[in-house]
Amino acid sequence: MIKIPIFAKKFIAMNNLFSIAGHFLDPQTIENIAPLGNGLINDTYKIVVKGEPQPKFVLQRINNAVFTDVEMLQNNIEAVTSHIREKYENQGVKDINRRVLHFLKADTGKTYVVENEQYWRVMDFIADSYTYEAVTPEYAYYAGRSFGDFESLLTDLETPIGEIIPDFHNIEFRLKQLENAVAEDRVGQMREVEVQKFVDKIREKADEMCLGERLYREGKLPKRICHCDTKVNNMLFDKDGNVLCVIDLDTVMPSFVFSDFGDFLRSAANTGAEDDPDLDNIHFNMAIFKAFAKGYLEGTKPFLSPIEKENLPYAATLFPYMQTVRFLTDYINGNTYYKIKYATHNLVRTRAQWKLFEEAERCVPEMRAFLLG
Ligand code: GN1
Ligand code: MG
Repeated sequence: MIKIPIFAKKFIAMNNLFSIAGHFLDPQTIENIAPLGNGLINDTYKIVVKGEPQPKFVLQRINNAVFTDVEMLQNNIEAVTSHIREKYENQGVKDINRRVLHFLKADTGKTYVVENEQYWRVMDFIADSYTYEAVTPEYAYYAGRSFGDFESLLTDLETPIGEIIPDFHNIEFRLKQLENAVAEDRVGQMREVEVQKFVDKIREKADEMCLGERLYREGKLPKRICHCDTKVNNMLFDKDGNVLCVIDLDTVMPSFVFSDFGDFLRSAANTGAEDDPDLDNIHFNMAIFKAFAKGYLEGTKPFLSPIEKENLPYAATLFPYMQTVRFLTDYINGNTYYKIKYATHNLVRTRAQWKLFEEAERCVPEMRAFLLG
């Protein structure tokens, strides 16, 4: 395969955005297409149509290096969104188009098109909606309730959901990837003392952190349909702070409930940024934990088992730990997975996630007391 420099790729894409969107919409109606959001995986744009002040649609290039089976990806999303839509209709929920994502069919009859080996899809833009990088306890409570409800709504989904990224949140697998990266040392990062230090610290905690996979093997822990990317910025709120819907459904797949609980807190309970260069900014915010956990327990009440509930504090530590492993692995591999803004970005992210892991660990007794009284 010919390697196209990143800037050239962007240029080709920008040039073609109108024609790609034209597979889903009448191209004559499109006013402009501009970048949207800050995901680390896909490229996202908003589409403004003529005569409308607000964007009408979202155009997204699916990163098919990450999501290699786009057909499965779109089938999963279709199954989940239509199941939720149907339930909302039965419950008489108002404004359903603002409460669940809707994907447009292209002229191919599918919800995606392929052009120059790039995969694209279009969904409705939900107007007057907001995403946040940080939330108040009040918003965290609603988010907990919503992610809990989301899992509850999917407990009776009959269409099988494929494991779109196999072993996505399997920490044993992530640790193996790290060990492979260390052994291979493709770009010589293992010369850095700090990198070795993180590898050692990660190894020390590895057994403890693999608890979920052990419980699963012992048949004590189920997998459920989870969102698996419950970062705080994957939830839309209206202007009054009410949750509208959960977005970014690419990673919906069978997983432990720990995924959704732990990953939300990884971003929302962090008093700093995911890639904060100043570690003093990073603490684990227990007010957010408590509010989120309260909402989550309410939402998952119909199905959550005692072993799942008991281990929610473990989940809150597992996700910063797993993200440390993933960022460090990518750094050692020469930054092939996550988008980076500067050469050491993944190392800075590693430091920040490790700090968050340590902070979360210190809060475990308080988390336990809150959840289990
Ligand atoms: C990725 O693209 P984004 O930002 O929604 C990643 C998550 C990570 C996250 C770290 C498919 O999500 O698993 O937790 O970055 N998604 C994938 O910010 O790997
Ligand atoms: Mg996202």
